[in-house]
Amino acid sequence: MGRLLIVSNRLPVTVHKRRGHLHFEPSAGGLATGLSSLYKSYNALWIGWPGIDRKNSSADRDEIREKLLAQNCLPVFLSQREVDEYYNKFCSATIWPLFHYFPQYASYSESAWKAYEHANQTFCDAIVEVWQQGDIIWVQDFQLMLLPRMLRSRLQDPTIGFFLHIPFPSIEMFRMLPWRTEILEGIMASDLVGFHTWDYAGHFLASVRFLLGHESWMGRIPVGDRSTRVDVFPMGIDYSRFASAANSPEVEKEVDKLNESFRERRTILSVDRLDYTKGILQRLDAFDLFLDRNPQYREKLKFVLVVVPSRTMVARYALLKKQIDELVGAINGKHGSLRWTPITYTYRSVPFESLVALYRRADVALVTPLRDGMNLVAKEYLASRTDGRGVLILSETAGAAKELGEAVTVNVNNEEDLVASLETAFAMTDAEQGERLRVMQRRLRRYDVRRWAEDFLNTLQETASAQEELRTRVLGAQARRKLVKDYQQAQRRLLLLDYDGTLVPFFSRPSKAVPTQEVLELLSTLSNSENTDVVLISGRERTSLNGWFGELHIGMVAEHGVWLKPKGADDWEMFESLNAEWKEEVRPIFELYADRTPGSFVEEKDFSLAFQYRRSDSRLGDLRARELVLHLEALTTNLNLQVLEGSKVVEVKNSGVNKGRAAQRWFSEGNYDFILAIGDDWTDEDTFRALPDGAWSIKVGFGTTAAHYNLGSPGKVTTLLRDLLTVED
Ligand code: GDG
Repeated sequence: MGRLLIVSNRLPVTVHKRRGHLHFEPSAGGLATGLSSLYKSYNALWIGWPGIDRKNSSADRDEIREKLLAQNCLPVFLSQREVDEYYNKFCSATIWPLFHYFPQYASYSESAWKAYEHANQTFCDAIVEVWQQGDIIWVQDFQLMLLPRMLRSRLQDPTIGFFLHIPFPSIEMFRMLPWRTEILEGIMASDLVGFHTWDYAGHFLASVRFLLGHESWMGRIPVGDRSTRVDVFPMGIDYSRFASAANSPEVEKEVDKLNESFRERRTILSVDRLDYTKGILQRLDAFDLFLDRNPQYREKLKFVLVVVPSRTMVARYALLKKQIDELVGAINGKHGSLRWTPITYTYRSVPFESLVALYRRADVALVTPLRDGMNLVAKEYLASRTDGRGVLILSETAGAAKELGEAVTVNVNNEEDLVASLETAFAMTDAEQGERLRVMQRRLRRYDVRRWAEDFLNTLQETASAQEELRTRVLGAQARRKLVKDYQQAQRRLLLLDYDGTLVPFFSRPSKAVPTQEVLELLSTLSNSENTDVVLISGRERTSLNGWFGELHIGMVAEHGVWLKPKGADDWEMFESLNAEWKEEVRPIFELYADRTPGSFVEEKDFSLAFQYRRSDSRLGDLRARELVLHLEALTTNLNLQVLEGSKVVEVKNSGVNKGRAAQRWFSEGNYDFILAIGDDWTDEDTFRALPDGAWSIKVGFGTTAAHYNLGSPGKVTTLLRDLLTVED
């Protein structure tokens, strides 16, 4: 196995230059702490920005590189100016607010977007330089959403995983982004895309469906000749690190100090990066109201508020800091006394042992973000409570709430709810605290950060192998050469070609899928070649086929085999005698479904009815199609009809008529030594199944098929048809 290349905006090591000397320190943040304990055990290289301005570091670059490489880290050097534009503007002031449901804070600047593209390109260049065949690339988070696509265009079949640590918002938010398509396409170039919760994954799939038009099936999105898998991996913590630290002498000493200072007082703890998404102001307001309502707690409790400085260069963060300072001052002034300050406010990062001591000493952890991808603080608090006591109050809009159902969950916008949650927490018996803790701890111990990473990487490997399998089914260079050779050496050839989705892509309305000049010329040249029969086997009615292809010297099949028109014939003949009286009974049902599904319509052919819903909202369309099929199945058994489900179409027609039976007419009569059938949907499977041994069969797109090979798109089909006509020297 190759190496694991972890790519994130920041390296787990930050470089500072103080008084002419370089200092290498561990970086803060959930990802850095979570993965750094793990990446050393893989054959891994971590690629990211070392946190120092390229200009300041230019003379020291070799030293930085060498020292970081010794720690399996590869620096990507960015200038402070680039970081300002790319990180402080685009990441922090566009993506971050929008993805956390603060569209009113999001700014859209073309120059910041360009800087984002450029920074992603710089990362791409750095990776391309070190990547070797077999390496696995794992891209982290919203700073690098364009990177998977950039990498895929530069490397030969790379294996790429992408994990988003923040929420993926609902499409109503996401669609506001001017560069939404580029972002989605960037991520979609990954083999595996991971999210913390199903909600985020669902939002992503909906955006891909709505904005790119790609459907998913069981979390897989087939596009062209590859497929992207989307799945859920709730990030865990280094559980044993917190659990064992909680009982260490260093932490014990810190707890003693806290006991001395807090005495018997009960404590509420909150720890956050400075951020408006964390709900710090709302939490303080609720605490104020709690003290108003519960005077019995005066002087008997302490709120320890730890705020870690973050993004202070961004104006909104500086403003938030000011607001927190003022509100803490106001609450302490209002409720405090000479002997008692209700809120102890720390605005700095605290050392690890002090953090764990705070977790251990706190009766209540108040974790109430307005939105949070996951929130690791909640999990760390639980892991540190080896004494079996403590209550976690957790916002239902934090990703962690999906796993931690035994916490006291709150709607942060509901101040009454917040106050009530504090009352519940203080009234909770030790026995109940212990019970709730144990269940959550068991879960967190099992699915810790190591399991999270392993789970993601194993799924990525599996996905990559499936991708490989997919590639082997794709008509590759060798098989293609053989096919062309067989065609060119054959005495009598038969080409059975579907039309929609095979020779032309799908359009929102079937009438728009007019054949291109290229397709017409290809069909004409092929059909005029000696000893070659071309047959178009379509589900369309006769009129369109006649209008488009009537002048060509080809055979045609309309309505999935109801009508046949041999080469050179003037008229269509019916495959077998059919009646269409059933349409009177079935039409009202089709019309009912079409009326209830905006964007859909009923297409009527001589011997079939079709419910077309390509232009409808696909969730509604799929649901209605399923209902319609059930409705029709009950009815059609007595009427000798069959129900076909094609691509965004449900069709009813007489039983026993299908493309396969129609195709048979040709190959059972002509003495062909070369047969090639190409089609894209369910109805073409009848053709594939009916083919004699030795015939070539190709499905356009992916999914289960009786065809021997796959091709990614109609464009690839036309290229293949052109190849048939090219005689190699
Ligand atoms: C993203 C998502 C998602 C905090 N203060 C101190 C300190 N910390 C450590 C905590 C924890 C980490 O920082 C913060 O965890 P978050 O979960 O809030 O994560 P973020 O890095 O902000 O960001 C988030 C996460 O990624 C993982 O996917 O959960 O939703 O926004 O580990 O312990 N550590 C020390 N002193 C502090 O003062 N030592």
